Amino acid sequence: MSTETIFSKIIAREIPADIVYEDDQSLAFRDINPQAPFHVLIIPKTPIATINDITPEHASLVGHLYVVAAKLAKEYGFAEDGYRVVMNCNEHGGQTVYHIHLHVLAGKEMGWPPYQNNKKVLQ
Ligand code: DGP
Repeated sequence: MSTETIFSKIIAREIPADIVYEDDQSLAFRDINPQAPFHVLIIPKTPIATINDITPEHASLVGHLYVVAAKLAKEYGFAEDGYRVVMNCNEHGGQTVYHIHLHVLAGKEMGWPPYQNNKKVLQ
């Protein structure tokens, strides 16, 4: 299966994105369809399709995505108010781009649980 996604093209600068942070392992850019006043995606530069594909060798890289989330929270001033960090997996998780990414959402109070009116629950 190809690991090429729209996010590979953003990493390669083949398509534009509003990039807010970059280092040798990761890239963070604003979501094209923001669900909060601040909505950024943090991705590893190494493509990993889903959470199911994360192996022990990726532990440091995946942990690094959270280090970047904490850094952005401080930098953009929402660390104290709070925020949400989400990674969706496959269809039921709502994943649409198969290159793992942390959603960092901030700037408003968010509801929990996310699908209060959804009658389907895991048994
Ligand atoms: P998910 O549903 O968890 O796979 O989230 C994918 C997110 O990626 C979704 O919130 C919209 C965003 N997205 C998709 N295509 C692009 C793009 O070309 N540019 C940017 N900046 N975001 C994108």
